[in-house]
Amino acid sequence: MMKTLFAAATVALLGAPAFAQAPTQPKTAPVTVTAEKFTKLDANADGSLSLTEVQSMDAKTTQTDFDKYDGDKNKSLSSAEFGKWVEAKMTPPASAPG
Ligand SMILES: [Ca+2]
Ligand SMILES: [Ca+2]
Repeated sequence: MMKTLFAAATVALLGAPAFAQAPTQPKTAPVTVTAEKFTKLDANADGSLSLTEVQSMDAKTTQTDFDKYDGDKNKSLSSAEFGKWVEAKMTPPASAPG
């Protein structure tokens, strides 16, 4: 009786690793979407976005807005700076009027 139970337990243990090796896929990060957008907006393909290029996405963008995200003040947004921009635009304001 006990021998049978032991055998069954051994089989269960040997079978376990097959289930433990299921690969875990990381969730797709929104970073990819940002990179695609960046490339599309970069009209002159110089690897950075000017105010005019950003305005082609969001016409309401002002120089002041732009400067806020232009961390190194080189009058253009790098992909990292643009990433922050997109993050801010995609996050709804805490207190939306209306
Ligand atoms: Ca550009
Ligand atoms: Ca910059």
